[in-house]
Amino acid sequence: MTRKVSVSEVLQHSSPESAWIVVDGNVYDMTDFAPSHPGGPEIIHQYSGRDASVPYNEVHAPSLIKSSLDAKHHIGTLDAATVTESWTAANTPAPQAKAASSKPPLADIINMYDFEKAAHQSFTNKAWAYINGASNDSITRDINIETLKKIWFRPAVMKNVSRVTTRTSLFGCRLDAPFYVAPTGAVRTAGEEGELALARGAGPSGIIHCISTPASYPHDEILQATPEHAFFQLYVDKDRAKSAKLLRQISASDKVKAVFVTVDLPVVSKREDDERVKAENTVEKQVSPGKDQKGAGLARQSGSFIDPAVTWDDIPWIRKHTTLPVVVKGIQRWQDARTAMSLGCEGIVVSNHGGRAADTAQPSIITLLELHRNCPEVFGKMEVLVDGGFRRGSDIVKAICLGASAVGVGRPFLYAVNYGTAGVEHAVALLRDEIETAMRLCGMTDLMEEAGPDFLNTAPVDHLVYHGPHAYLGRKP
Ligand code: FMN
Repeated sequence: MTRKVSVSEVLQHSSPESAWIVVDGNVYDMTDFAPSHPGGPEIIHQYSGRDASVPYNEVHAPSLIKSSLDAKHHIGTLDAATVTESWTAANTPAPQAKAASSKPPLADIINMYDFEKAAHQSFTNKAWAYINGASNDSITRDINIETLKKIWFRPAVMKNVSRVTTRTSLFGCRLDAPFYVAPTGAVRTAGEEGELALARGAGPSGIIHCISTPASYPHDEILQATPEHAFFQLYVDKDRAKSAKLLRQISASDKVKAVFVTVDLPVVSKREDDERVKAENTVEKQVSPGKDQKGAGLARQSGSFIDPAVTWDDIPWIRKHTTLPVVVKGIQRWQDARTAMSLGCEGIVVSNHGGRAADTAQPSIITLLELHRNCPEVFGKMEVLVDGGFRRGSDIVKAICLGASAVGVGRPFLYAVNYGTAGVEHAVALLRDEIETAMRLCGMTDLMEEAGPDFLNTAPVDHLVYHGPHAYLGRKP
């Protein structure tokens, strides 16, 4: 029988040496777990001796805490009769400025920017800051989008475009169109269904969801909700044994078809939007007043387990624990693309993490052009994927013309989760329709067969493509 725990007993465990928290009426001993919490121990210590239900549920699925802890750490249920007004007051976060209901009906959403506007209107400040936010001045987040707009189409006319196909395959999975849901952590921030909406919406719509390491639902629950196939994104944990175990677990599922190892975020960057929202929250700001705010925001909370010591030498280590195709996510220069190829990786994702890694890193589409200039051979030897700033089907067509096998779409799918599974299905349908329309207007019938650089005029951005170090710097390429 579960024992009843009084508030005064919970309060006796409000230090890192003995850290109990209450979530949804259950009392958990987090002392042993806190140091390995993917979001870092600080957030648990901040809520020790308190009811953490509100911040917990904003980010995690109800089942995650039980599946992450041994049963012995579930102390019992909170004795409601012992709850005092002062304890409740100390647990109450500042009211969020925005109501969650003020969003237009799904039928009014006609493109990815509409999903973004609806999210801006209806998300809490904390959710908006986490999802829309990027590093420092968000230069790279925005320039990813702007640069795609500067590449022109060169449509061919008088083609019979009454029938078009966007079909392709990637790592043995059939895709009805060459895009996938880029891996994003803590998706429950965007809507209660979180990753389950991505899993349920992507597959039946003919695309694939890449599950993130710091997901808000347990990975096996997401896989259960996945009708057919998924990719899995790995952040290598400082505790390598954990990553090895995770790799073995996900490789055991016949649904997972590739592992994307993310390498562009050895440390979580400075996310100022997150930090500002955190500063508004009364419960969280009471703690560690003199501490550097770099540790403050949701993004930083969910990334402190990442091992900054990962190098190319770790690719064989990853292979030891999985036989799945290995895709290196976060390539931002041609030399690294070539290294991934020479190590036998099955793919790369040209990505700057949607501007959430190094701010002022070059736009992803420019990196793709850089690969063509400096190491065109990589396109034939491995799958070259790209993400960052893709908001229109026509943007996706441009990347395919430049040799990408498929395109990852990040934030738009998080904004679609605001509408649950139906939102995700709607987002896929809109993007597919835009791709097909762009193909017809440009004179293509089979996207993967016919798309090529001849359909594009990249002149407006060609001067941005890296030429090699300036002679006066006297360095070798
Ligand atoms: N990339 C990862 O490899 N792992 C993650 O856990 C992860 N979490 C993210 C969380 C959010 C809220 C966002 C916006 C991005 C995240 N990314 C993550 C980066 C995406 O996979 C992708 O590279 C980026 O979103 C693409 O840019 P876009 O948002 O402009 O489409």
